[in-house]
Amino acid sequence: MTCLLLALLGFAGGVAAQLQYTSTASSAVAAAAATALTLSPTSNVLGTKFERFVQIFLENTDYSKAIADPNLAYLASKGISLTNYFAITHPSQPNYVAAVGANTHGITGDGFVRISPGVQTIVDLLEPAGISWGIYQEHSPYSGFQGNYVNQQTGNADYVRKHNPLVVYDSISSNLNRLAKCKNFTMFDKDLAANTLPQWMFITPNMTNDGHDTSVTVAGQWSRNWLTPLLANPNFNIARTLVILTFDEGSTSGTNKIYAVLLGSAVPTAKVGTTNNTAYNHYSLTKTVELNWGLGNLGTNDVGTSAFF
Ligand SMILES: *[C@@H]1O[C@H](CO)[C@@H](O)[C@H](O)[C@H]1NC(C)=O
Ligand SMILES: *[C@@H]1O[C@H](CO)[C@@H](O)[C@H](O)[C@H]1NC(C)=O
Ligand SMILES: *[C@H]1O[C@@H](CO)[C@H](O)[C@@H](O)[C@@H]1NC(C)=O
Repeated sequence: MTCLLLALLGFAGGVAAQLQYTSTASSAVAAAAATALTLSPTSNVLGTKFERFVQIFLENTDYSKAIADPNLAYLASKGISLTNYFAITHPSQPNYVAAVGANTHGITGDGFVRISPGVQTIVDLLEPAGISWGIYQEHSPYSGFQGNYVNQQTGNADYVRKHNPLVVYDSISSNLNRLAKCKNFTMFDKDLAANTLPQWMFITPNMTNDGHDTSVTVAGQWSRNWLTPLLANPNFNIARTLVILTFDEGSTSGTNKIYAVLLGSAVPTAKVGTTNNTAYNHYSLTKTVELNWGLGNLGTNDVGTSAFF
């Protein structure tokens, strides 16, 4: 049964190769959702600066435009604004891939690609250290889903594989226990309520809320509305939580400088509302985690970049 389902999923992935937004058929989704494994392991491994790391990616906006949005400016005032942060490249997919693997692995487009099983991600450093991890992708129809999914009422693009940082890596997509930690927002709400959120998280709002098919105004409103209650919730904002809210990339005509703000209880009170002009990029995401928990490195662009702390 599992093999059959996997074969079906593999086929759905192949279809996505031709058309970026080809959505997996809802019948196939319903069948697979019924048996999909979902896991929420927890841990409390002490770090030097934080015990929880949360990354949230919005879409396609230059720094100047994002910082001018009232809600994103408000959030910047609640943390440390990183004023010299650059995305890696264009378009979206290689930026997401780089955020977890410190390398674009030669990916230059948004189409269906797979990264060979021997290539490591931050997950390969977190797991041996016993640090729990999970990704939450809004409107992915079930844990470990590998296709694209449209809104079943409107047909509009909702969840897209190219904005999922991990599923592109075969080291994740060929491992059922790892796929079981690639979850959706329903599971986020459950994990939050049950106090079973992991120590390392990557969050992708859907194509409306991340601004991709809307605007920075929508992305800013979503960010403030979503984060405000969470920052007041001890199941999310545990004693030393570091949240980074950023964008995958800037507009193609700009310098690729993007908005990035550090929030959460790990931000020292004295630094709330300040800016930090150190040069950072998406490789800094892995670097920061590696230094915090003494994980070593992936031996690629994470080695030479700067950590947030
Ligand atoms: C989210 O994933 C869970 C676990 O696979 C699934 O039961 C649930 O139906 C999904 N939620 C939505 C809204 O698709
Ligand atoms: C994205 O999610 C929001 C709820 O968070 C929902 O209102 C909206 O319809 C979703 N977008 C699509 C395209 O389904
Ligand atoms: C950002 O600035 C650099 C250089 O002054 C410091 O080394 C970092 O510690 C600082 N980062 C934070 C989070 O304050």
